[in-house]
Amino acid sequence: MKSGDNVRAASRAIRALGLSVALATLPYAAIAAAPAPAAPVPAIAAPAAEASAAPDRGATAVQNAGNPLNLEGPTADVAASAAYTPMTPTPGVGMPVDGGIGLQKQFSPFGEYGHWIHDAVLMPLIAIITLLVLLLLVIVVVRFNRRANPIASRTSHNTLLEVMWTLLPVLILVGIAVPSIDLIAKQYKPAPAKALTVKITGNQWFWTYSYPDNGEFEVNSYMLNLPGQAPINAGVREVGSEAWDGPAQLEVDNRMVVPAGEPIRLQVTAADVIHSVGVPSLWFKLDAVPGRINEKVLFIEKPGVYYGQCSELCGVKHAYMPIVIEALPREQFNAWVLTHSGGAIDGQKPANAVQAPETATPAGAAAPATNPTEAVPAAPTTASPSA
Ligand SMILES: [Cu+2]
Repeated sequence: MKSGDNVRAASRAIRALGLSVALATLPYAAIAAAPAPAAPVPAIAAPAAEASAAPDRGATAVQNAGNPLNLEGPTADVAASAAYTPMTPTPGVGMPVDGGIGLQKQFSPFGEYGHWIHDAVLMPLIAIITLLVLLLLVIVVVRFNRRANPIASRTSHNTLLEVMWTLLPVLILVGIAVPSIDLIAKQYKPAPAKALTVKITGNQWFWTYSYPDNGEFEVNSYMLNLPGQAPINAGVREVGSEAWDGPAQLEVDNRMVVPAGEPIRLQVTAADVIHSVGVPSLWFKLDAVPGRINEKVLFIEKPGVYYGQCSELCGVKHAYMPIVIEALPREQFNAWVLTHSGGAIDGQKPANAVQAPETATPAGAAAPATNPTEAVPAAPTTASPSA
């Protein structure tokens, strides 16, 4: 008798295991079946692929040769195309909307992937689990109340149920972990070597954007003051005083301008206390920690203005240090760079720039390089070309 019970219990456990596996693999089936990921998932590879092709400094230089923005000297077109005007944001795009409860529309491959995980994996699982628990509660209330079921069962073990309620949650968690860890791993892959670097420094209470690849100029970014209210940042204009101003408490005097459609190496640090850079529509939030650099690749798919805020309590004006990223086509970004004194495209100096200090190298130091054969022995493999 006893052994018969055991055999039945074991076979029920095996069936339960099969059922659990089938249920828990649902997310994978969804991943395989859903049409959405087909676009975002391979798109993740885009930054790396474009990295090797697009931002090639040499190629850019060649492009610039035929470009009026190039250092060939000004032409009639230069003034027209080089005149940079801040972009007017599209209402509701790259910014929060009134009454919005979902995630903001995404403008980066990682953002689309993350948004897909939220919509196609997490929300269905949450809905199924919630409905299942609700169903079980209703069954218990209806079938096992004192009137309907006066003599309670005294069962204390049920192998089938115990196997199921242990295995099923484990498999659900594994199902969620697979795309999540995949996204995390991709997000923190180092930027390609040729990516444009932008350094973001958090200060109490404004941001500084540095462009080491573009002549090392820096831009300080302060929130615009609110009309009719005491100024938050002395000397800064009021929001709405220019045609391109975005929402109050999100718009700034100087935006962080970057090129769209190419990988950007963001390096984030802080000068005083811990801040955090976060832009919801670009799917990133990185702590800005004094004495330390946090890095990630940012790839913005299309030109636009994207708003975010400091996401770490950093003092009394924490709420007044928004982040505004303006992504522009490459030529317009170059034009913006050249509006800054010392601004340079891909390490080259503009034609009207003062010659860099490298010409001031002492004659003695420069002399060995004038003889190429002298320089060769430095490489160990060719250490004795003359011997
Ligand atoms: Cu802050």
